[in-house]
Amino acid sequence: MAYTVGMYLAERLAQIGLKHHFAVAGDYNLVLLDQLLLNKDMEQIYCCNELNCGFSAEGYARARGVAAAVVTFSVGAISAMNAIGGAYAENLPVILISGAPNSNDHGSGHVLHHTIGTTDYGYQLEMVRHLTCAAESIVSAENAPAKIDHVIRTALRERKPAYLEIACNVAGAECVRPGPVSSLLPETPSDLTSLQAALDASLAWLAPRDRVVLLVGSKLRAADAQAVSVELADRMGCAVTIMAAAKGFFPEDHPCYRGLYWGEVSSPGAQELVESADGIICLAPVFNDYSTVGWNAWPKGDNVLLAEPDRVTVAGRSYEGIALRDFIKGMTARAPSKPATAEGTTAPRLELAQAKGHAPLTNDEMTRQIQALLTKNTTLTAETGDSWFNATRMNLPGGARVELEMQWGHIGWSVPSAFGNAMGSQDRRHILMVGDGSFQLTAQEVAQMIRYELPVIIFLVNNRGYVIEIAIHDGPYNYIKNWDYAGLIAAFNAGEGHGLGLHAKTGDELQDAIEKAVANKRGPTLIECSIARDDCTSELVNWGKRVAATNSRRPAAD
Ligand SMILES: Cc1ncc(C[n+]2csc(CCOP(=O)(O)OP(=O)(O)O)c2C)c(N)n1
Ligand SMILES: [Mg+2]
Repeated sequence: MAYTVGMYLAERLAQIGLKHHFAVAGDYNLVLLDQLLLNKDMEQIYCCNELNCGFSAEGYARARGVAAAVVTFSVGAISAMNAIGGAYAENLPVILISGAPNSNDHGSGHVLHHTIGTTDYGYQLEMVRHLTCAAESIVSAENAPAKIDHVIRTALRERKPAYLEIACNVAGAECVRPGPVSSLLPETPSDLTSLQAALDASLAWLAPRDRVVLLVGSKLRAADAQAVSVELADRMGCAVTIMAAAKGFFPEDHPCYRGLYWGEVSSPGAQELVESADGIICLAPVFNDYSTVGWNAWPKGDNVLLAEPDRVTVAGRSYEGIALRDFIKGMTARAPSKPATAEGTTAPRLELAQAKGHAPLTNDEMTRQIQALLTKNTTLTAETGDSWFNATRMNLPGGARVELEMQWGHIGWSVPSAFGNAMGSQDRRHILMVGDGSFQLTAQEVAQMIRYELPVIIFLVNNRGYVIEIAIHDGPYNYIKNWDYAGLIAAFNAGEGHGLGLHAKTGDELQDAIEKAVANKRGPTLIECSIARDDCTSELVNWGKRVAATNSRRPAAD
């Protein structure tokens, strides 16, 4: 049998560790999907729509480091681009692959279906360039291998999404075979001159400082620097705080862990620790309006050492071309012990008192019960909304993972992302916390959890509206049509699935539902938790006020 462009792509995707790719069929990608199916090392997983397909791949990349989504031209790809923007924002290498017009139609003047009705088919490639680190159009088999390899390698190196479009008549065209490749994560070597200078400057900066803290940020995972940051904490013995979007990126059972730094909505003691420190070592942070609580919690100035994925800024100089991992390893070898901030302080613990079993379910009681479900083997995906604040205030057993999408913040992201994550790490317990408003965007992807028998436990927080938006800025637009969320599951099962939909209006009902969910191994369980609309975390209210004040700043005077 002849070897083809599609087979080449499939083999490369399998070589970098993909066991699955996500797809929605359309006539521009059917031949490509046929070719991908020939590869028996990878399974094709179907999604309800292309936005969800992109987010499913995004979740898979969270679990396995890389993912692929295959869609049709324009009507599919343009929907998927939203999720690709999310993957860019969240530093996840998702390879978006779009079917494309027949190579003979490019430049022919023909008008084709699924296009905007003009005769230039380059617009999709042009659009997606802004959302990816590499983007290529394949219209001939000869240069397909080079383009495929460039896109895949760049995505892995940059930890960003990348894009390929393949003319529908080229996907099955004859092509050379790929050779072997070495590893999933090619390491970019550091500039040794720069690294050495950055280490010397950092150690000189550190020497006279006593009250030192590490602040762990959300780019740490993409920089592959989680394990080395634990070694640095072991060596220095100082307090370690995390940023909200980095929840779970540092083990909370580590003796130096001192909680979440998020300005006014920090965990108890953490704001004081960070803001009174004379040395804050920021590891791969993202300081945006949300993470700084409206620009109010942004460590800056002489007391800050900023270690980003590819550069270090300290004592008024910026050192570039440095892999964060190498910098942290260098610091671990040479840094002095700085235990002052860890001494006399303890890790904050969220201790919620058990509510009366028959009392109406509260946000705290729900959070208490979900926290009790977390094990070292759990992945908790938490959607935008009060779920952010509930997830970030929980105590995590070492090894537990939390998935958040705080930079892109697309409501509805969590349902397909949890689906993809569960597909990519089936050995873990998957828990999803999602608000009613968010769920309405992407609810149908629960049907795929049923189809593929993934036992995701979904806590659907029904607080009758966009409570986070009510906290930021209230108006009639924050109140939504109620659904029978638990009732949807029977419709998705359609008599042939093992999904379970349950209601919980009291603590006892929730307990009972959780027991059933844990026992349901052949499909998802959605537990609709009814919570009063004004029952939310104080963190959400305080953070919302600050963000609202920032959003409503008046235009600068001329
Ligand atoms: C795609 C998209 N549209 C709109 C928004 C604005 N937005 C942010 S949070 C939110 C409401 C979330 O409501 P819900 O999921 O019910 O969570 P709750 O705050 O009630 O816990 C909205 C509409 C967004 N983030 N993303
Ligand atoms: Mg809500």
